[in-house]
Amino acid sequence: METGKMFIGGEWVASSSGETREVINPYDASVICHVAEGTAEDAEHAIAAAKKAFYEDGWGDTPAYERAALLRSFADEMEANVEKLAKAETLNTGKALIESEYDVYDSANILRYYAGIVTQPTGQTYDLNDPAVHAMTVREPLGVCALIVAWNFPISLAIWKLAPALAAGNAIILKPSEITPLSAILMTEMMEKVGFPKGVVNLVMGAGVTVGNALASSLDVDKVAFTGGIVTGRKIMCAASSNVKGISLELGGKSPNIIFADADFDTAVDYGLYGMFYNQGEVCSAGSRILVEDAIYDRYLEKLIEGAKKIKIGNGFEEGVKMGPVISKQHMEKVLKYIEIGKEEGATVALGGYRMTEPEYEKGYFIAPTIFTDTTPEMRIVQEEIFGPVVVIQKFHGEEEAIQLANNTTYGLAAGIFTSDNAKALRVVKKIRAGITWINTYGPVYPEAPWGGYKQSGIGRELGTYGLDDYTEVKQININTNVCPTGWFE
Ligand code: TXE
Repeated sequence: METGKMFIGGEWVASSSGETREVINPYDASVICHVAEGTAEDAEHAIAAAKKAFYEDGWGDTPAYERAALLRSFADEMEANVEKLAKAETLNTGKALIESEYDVYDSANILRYYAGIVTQPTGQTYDLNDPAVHAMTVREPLGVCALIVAWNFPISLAIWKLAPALAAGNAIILKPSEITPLSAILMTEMMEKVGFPKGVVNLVMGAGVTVGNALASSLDVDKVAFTGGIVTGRKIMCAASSNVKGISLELGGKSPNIIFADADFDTAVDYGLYGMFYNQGEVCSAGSRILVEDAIYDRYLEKLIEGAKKIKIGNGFEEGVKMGPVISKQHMEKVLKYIEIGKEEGATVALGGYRMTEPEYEKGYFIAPTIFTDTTPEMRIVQEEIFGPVVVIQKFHGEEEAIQLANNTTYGLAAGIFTSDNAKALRVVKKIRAGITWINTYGPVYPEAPWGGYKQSGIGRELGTYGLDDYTEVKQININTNVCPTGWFE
């Protein structure tokens, strides 16, 4: 792996400052390797390379079939190297290896999905009130797209962006999180190998305030696509105003998982755990507020605690482990602080609530699965994204209160509803202000279906045809078949 270098204009290059950054394994805080720490100047070089590839070297005019073929080859390459990629991902994030493997296969499917739809019919034609004019629309790539991603799913988040961006014919600059660059380096090597032309794919690593900001504020970048936190999302929105570039923002949430008394009980408990503790709770759509109907509250809580106690926590490489450490020391401190805030606010810690310090965990950033009860809607632990293995339980009585509590945050990414009454499920789902809803399931992601949030969970949609649309401009073409002067000024 070219760990000391970035990929700009088809060449592997060191940072212009010569600096590198340590990459840390969150399982034991050991240093895995050093990677190039890019600068704003490096970002400018990458932007220039992407611009050249798109405007001068013809990538913008490449036939869709050629782009699709490259995406398919890249998908094959990812699958052929699943072990290598998944191991790098688990080493860098601490997540269970089985999750990393799943992310690789899922990403290959997304690449193939976009390879498929990009050659499908597109555009519209119009029956105008002027029959002499033939009007139609075509979709065209935006140009240069900056893709800035977070650390919780480094492979998937990059692919969700670069697959539609490249399928649509854009040139890209990928900026992984500075703390999780390893899988991005491997994927870039694969894209180089399968033959994306020089400058079409660029990789710049480094801090958000330097590299990220340079990309978001550049006058030569046509779109910035971002997954990360709300605070950074706001900064990117401001920076993007420099040239009124396109933006898409995926900013996480505080998603409700609503359990009605008539739900299939065991399924609802299982998805309560899965929706919350998958990937240590570092999931934008985590069901981090479980709303339980009063009639089953005590029994549900008891089973949830019982289930959470059974989660096998440890080294992501160990067979059977389903929960690893949180991503970094800094993030662990943030999550632990929220646990303290919850206690100070008067909520009850029904389970966990501490850093795990037994010998197996002492070097890493492990937090015990934590369940808060006796919460009130205005508490910060109920309103704010904690992004770790910490769930809050809210009790409700009846449909109306469930809806009211579910909608009572500034976020609106996802929601789950568990009930055996289909009519009720649909009534409730229609009142929920969230972009992704699941009935009697929680968490699955489908390449075909749009992903994104209402309210402060973000702007735009990823995946599906909506995801492709977000990387294109729409051009109106009008053809006059009655070629003659207007005579207006005569
Ligand atoms: O992410 P940041 P952080 C939430 C979660 C977490 C919080 C903060 O609640 O606790 O965000 O996480 C780049 N201009 N999510 O601080 O800052 C940065 O380098 C341009 C939810 O670790 O959002 C990285 O590549 N770019 C989320 C990327 O932004 C900037 C997933 C994400 O980092 C920048 C992760 C700037 N000024 C965290 N500053 C989700 N939606 O799932 C930083 N970056």
